[in-house]
Amino acid sequence: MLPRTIFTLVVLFLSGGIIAAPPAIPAESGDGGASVDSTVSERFPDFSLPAPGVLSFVPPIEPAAWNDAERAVIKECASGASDEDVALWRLPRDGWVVVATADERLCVCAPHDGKPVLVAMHRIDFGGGSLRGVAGPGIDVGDLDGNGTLDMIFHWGSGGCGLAANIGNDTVVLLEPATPGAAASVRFLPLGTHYGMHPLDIDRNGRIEFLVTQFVRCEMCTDGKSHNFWVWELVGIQVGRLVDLNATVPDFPRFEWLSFAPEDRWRTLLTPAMKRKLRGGELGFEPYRKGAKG
Ligand SMILES: [Ca+2]
Ligand SMILES: [Ca+2]
Repeated sequence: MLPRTIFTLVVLFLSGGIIAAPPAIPAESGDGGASVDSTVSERFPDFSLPAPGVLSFVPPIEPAAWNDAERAVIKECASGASDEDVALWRLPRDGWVVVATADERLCVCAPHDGKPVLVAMHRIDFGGGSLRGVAGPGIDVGDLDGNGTLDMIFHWGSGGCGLAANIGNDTVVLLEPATPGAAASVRFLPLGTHYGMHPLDIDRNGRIEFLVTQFVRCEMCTDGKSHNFWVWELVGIQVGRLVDLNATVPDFPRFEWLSFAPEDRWRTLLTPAMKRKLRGGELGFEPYRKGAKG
């Protein structure tokens, strides 16, 4: 689902020191890709990835294959956009069509009388990225919230270089097809900007969780030196909203020292108070509520 360049482990020079590569991003499941991602199994052997086939990559459709109905919804989403300014995907179930435009619109269309009809539009921010190219958007589909309907993850990269090349964005999009008496509905749940996102099913219950990587720099750690850290955060879906799952897992959010030596990875260089300060405003999601629906 993510640009191939982001999968590549890189060596980065930052602030005068050499730091290890950022964690690899999830392997593309279902698209036949050969990417093998061992990041989660290496760092979090107790966590489970989604079952094979639960998430699948959806390639965009080339403009030459767009039909008249699809061109009509493109016009409705972004009138005047040229073919080069539009990417279009047909989701593999239920007739959903998704359109992204160079002027940063994400339009989701549900089927009605055999044609796609624009249901919802969401503003996105490509940052330094663009619609085309290696940092361009990609879609993975699967039933993310476990309610039986197809949902999707919309990802795009920052288009930067160096450490910034790993910055990405994901928006979880929950889809509900029309039923007798109820119109189709779409719910956009932005996961925000991060340095990597791994879909998981940590409790093997069919609902997807998200392991999100952030980056922080501590100017004076407990050893008196400055160090860089990845911060691993855990996010889930509850009652149609993203929730902070960190409190449900021991020692989360987890701070990983950026060191070449694997034995250094989880070395304690930060006090709990220092971690709280470095994490700042957190992810901004409400905490998971035990016992609540979903
Ligand atoms: Ca669903
Ligand atoms: Ca789960």
